[in-house]
Amino acid sequence: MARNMVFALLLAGSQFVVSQNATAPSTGTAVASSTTTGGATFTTSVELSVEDLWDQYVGPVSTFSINTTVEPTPIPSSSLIPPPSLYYSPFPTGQQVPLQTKNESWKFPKDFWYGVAGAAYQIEGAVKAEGRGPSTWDVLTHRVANYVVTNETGDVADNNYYQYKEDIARIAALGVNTYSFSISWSRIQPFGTGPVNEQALAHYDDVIDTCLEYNIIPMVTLYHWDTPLFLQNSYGGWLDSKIVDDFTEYARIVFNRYHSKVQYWFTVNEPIVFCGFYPLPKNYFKKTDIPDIQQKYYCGHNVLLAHSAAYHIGKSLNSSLSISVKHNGGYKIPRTNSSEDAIAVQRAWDFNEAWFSDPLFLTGDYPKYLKEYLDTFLDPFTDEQRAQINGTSDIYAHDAYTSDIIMAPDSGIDACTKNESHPLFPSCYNTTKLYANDYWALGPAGDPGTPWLVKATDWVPAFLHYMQDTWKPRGGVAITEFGISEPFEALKTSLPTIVIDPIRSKYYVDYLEAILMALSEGVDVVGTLAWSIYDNLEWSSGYGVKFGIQYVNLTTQERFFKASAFEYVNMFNVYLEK
Ligand code: GBH
Repeated sequence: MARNMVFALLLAGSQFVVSQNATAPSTGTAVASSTTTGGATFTTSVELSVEDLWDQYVGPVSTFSINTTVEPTPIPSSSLIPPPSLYYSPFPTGQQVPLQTKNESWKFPKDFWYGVAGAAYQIEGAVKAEGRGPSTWDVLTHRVANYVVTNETGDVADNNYYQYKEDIARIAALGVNTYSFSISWSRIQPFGTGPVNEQALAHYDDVIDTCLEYNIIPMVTLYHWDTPLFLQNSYGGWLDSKIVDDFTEYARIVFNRYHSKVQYWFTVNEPIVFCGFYPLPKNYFKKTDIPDIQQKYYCGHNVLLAHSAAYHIGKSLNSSLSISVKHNGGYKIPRTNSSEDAIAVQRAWDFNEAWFSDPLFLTGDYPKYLKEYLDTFLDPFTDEQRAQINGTSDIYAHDAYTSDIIMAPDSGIDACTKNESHPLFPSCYNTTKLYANDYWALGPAGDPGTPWLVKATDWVPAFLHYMQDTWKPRGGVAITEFGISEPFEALKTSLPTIVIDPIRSKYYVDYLEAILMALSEGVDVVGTLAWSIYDNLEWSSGYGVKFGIQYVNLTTQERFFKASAFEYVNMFNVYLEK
C-alpha cells in the first residue's frame, strides 16, 4: 500500500534537480521544467511514487537480517551488574564500596526526569521500510562523496525500527525513567506533504505504548534534521516559507495522533545546527538564489514561524502539553575582561542561543546584534508574527555539551562588521578552547573526531543560571542532550575494553554534580537526557565517533551497557528525592 503511494506534482516552470550520481547532476528528467529562453514556461503534471524518489535520488539501500519487529527477551541480570569498585572507587551501591562523598544538601526533586535520547535517522535504519520516503540525509549519505567522512549511511544504523522493544526494555532495566526519540517526517508523510502513511503512525504508536508499558516517559521530537527530500527538491526545504504550512500540517497529524499519550514535545532539534547545513552541497537539491551566507538565516526565520504555528496547534489540542524547541550551544566565557571581549560574548549569544531564544521567550523578535545584520536583507517579522512567536516555548531545553572561550576577532569587532568578506562576518566573534594563558584547555578533550567538544563541566552551574536568568522559562530548564565522545573508542577491539569509558563516566558524574549545585542555588532544572541511548550514526562523522552509554555491535546488533550507563543512573539512585 504505502509503497505505491503516488503524489501528483504540479510544477509550473520550476526546476526540480535530479542527481543520478555524485558527479553528473541533470535537471528535469523526472518532471518538466522550463528549458526555453525568454522566460516561457509550461505546466505539467506528473505522478511520482515513493519508489521513484528512491530510485532517482538515492539508489539501492542496505538492509539487515532482522527485519520484522522483535519481541524483547528478558534483560539478563548479569548484564546489569555495575563495574567493580576496583575501576570505579567512587561507585556507591550494592557490592560497591559506599560512596564517600555524598553531599547531603544536594538532591534532584522527586519529579525530575532522567533519561536517554536518540534521533530517527541516527538509530532507526530500515530506511525504505513500510513506506518511508527519502530525506535529505539519504541523499547526503548515499550520493555526496565524503559528506560523511567514512561514506557510511543510516540504512541499517542500530536497527531500532525493528528492535525498539528490546531497546526500551533495556533502558527500563537500567533504571532511567525517560526516553526521548524523534519521528521521521518522511515516514509519516513520504513526500513531506500530502499522503499520510498509516503504517508509520502505527509504528510510533507502538514505540510510545512500549514506553508506557515499561513506565518510561516518552518525549517526542518532530524534526531532527531529516527533511523530506521531496520538500528540499520542490522548494528548497527550510529556505522557503512554504515549509511553514507543510511542517504545521505534519505537526497537526502527529499531535492529533499521540497527544493523549505524550506529554513532552520538541518541535525542532537545534535549529542553529540544521540551518547551518545550508548551503547544502550544490547540484543534489533544488537550486536557490539566496546568497550562501544568508541561507541559514532564511532557514531560521521559517523555523520560528513553523515552530510557533505548530506550538499553537499542539496547545489547542491539549493545553497541558509541554512543547519547546531544543536549543544548542555552550556557555560563553570571555577570554579577557576587555570591553571588546564583552561585546564579542554578547555577539556570540546573539548569533547562537538568542537567535531563537529571544524571539521565543522574550520579544518575538531577534536579538540586537543579529537583527542589525538581518535587517539588511530579511523582511522583519510583522506585529502578528511577533505575537505568534513570543511565548511559544514551555521549557528552556538545551543540548549543552560543552563551553567555549569567546574573544574579539584579532582585527577588532568593527573591522569585521564593516567588511562582508572578513572570515568571521557576520557574527564577528572568535572562539577557542584555550584559556588566556594559551596553554590549558577548558577540560579534557573528547574524541579527535569532535574537536568542538571538551569536558567543561566546571562551567555548567554558571550556564544554568544564565539560561534561567536570561530567558526565564516558565517550565524550567532542561538539559535535553549531554554527553561526550570517549577518545579513540572506535579503535578498541575487545568488549571489555570498550565498555569501560572513564572520560564519559566522569563527565556524567561531574555534570550531574554541577546540576545538583545549580539546583541547590535555586535554578529550576527539571530533567536531563544523556546523549545517547547507544552508539549511532554520528552524522558526518560516521559510526567512528561514539556517544553511546551502550555499545552496539553493528555486525550482530547486540547491545551492551558501558560503565557510564551505570554511573549516570547511579547519580539518581543516590540523589533523587525519595
Ligand atoms: C547534537 O548536537 C545532536 O543533536 C545529535 O544528533 C548529535 O549526535 C550529538 O550532538 C553529538 O554530536 O564540527 O566544529 O563544525 C550537538 C551540537 C552542533 C555539535 C554542531 C557539533 C559541529 C561543530 N553540535 N557542532 S564543527
